[in-house]
Amino acid sequence: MLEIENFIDGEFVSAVSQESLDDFNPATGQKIGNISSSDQRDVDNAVKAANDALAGWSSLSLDERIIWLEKIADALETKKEEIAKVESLDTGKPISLARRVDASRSITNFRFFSRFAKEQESLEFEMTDATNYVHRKPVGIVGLITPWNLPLYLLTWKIAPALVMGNTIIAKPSELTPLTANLFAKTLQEIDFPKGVFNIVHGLGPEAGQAILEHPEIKAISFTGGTQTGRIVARTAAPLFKKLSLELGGKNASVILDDADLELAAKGAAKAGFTNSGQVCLCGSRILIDESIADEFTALLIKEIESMKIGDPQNEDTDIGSVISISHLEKVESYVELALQEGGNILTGGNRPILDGNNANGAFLSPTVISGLDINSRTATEEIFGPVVTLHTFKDEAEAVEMANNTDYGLAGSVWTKNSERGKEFSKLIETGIMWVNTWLHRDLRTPFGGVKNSGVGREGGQWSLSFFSEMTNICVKHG
Ligand code: TXE
Repeated sequence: MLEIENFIDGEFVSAVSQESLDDFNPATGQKIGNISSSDQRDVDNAVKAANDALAGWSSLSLDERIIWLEKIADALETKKEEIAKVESLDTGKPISLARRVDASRSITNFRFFSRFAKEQESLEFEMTDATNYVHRKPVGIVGLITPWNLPLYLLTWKIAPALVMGNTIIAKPSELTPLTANLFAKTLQEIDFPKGVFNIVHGLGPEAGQAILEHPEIKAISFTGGTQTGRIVARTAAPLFKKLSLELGGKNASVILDDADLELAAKGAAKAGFTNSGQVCLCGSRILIDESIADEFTALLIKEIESMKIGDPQNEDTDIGSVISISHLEKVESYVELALQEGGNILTGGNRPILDGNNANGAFLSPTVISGLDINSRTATEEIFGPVVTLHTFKDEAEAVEMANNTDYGLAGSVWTKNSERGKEFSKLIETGIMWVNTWLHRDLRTPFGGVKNSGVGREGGQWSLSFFSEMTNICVKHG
């Protein structure tokens, strides 16, 4: 049984309450660990450590901090396989996906921000009689609150820019997936990373998370998670004038135009719909298809989806693992029920697969495709966050745009067409933060990442992350 303790001032410590939460492997239903259940007292202790460490860390030169980022990346590199195994165990995602996406991106996040910060040029604005120098300073102590779908990937996406800009950190990983954050803290200990610069407070959102939001000495909150929780985060942090970055949910469309390469589009839409069992905020959970190619495309899509192998996440050839928990499975299944009530037809999936041995009681759902639903139905407008996609047809581009925008969310989307220019022009009409043309989840970490409408506020990535994790002082020096 793993004991997951808080990491404060460079040491592992149990929660002041001495209480713990259970951590489960969702693919087997077995308990795998005890997690410290923290409250405001633990957050106070972490803030004290982060405060004590702030002067030392922020006074290092940028180059010195960059060297630390590279050291962290090197140390994580030696643990790449362990990260993938632990992430797969905690989330139920396939080991191959955990290796390819979670472990590798967690390392890349440090490599990217160390290189990107080094390339930044100083910002200066020349006037006829004066020069303006923009001086960047750290914000101070920052709070990072992250979800369970891509645990270390999303946490390190925030840690790396926060560290390189000279901040100290209080992190709260999801209580459902604390293992890789714990492994990360152990890694920092092994490389003698300065104590108190990075701290973890484990526990429930309304307790440990809320205490982070409310703490007056935590000056910025970077949050990724559900839209409902995002509302609480905004409501709590905004009156305290904290810097706020909110990366929330999505109900993204994959749009298949009449001139799409149908084989490519079917593979792409299946990947966009079912990667990580549909539990990525960028997943394309609504597939919009030009009616003239709908039959041919749908047959290719179903063939692609039915070829995906569902089963033990630890098997190398598994494509689809479990979802995050039995209670989340039940929520996803309730949407399949709802879809039937709303007049939908299940084209494939919709049931729990029969699996052997340890996985017999895991939180698995076969990849599910539902057609025949109104674009305004609840199934087609609410975020399900599971292996369920809905299909809808349109008669022309104008209707496709209207359908794609028919959601309270606005995070991402993809459009499939042989004409790149057409894809680009179509993309401009979509109310969203990110569009892909003939691809999905193709990321250049320099680009702005984030959503509009109920999908969030602010952008992460490249210069947007560096700006979020810094304050700027403009120094105007009169000539002569
Ligand atoms: O997320 P939560 P949950 C969506 C998805 C999912 C739903 C709920 O639809 O079904 O959100 O998932 C912490 N103060 N996404 O319940 O609750 C919490 O402990 C401070 C989309 O897991 O938003 C965790 O660390 N913190 C998403 C983090 O917030 C609080 C990814 C996210 O948890 C808090 C995951 C509070 N009052 C779910 N309450 C995406 N966009 O990637 C909770 N937390």
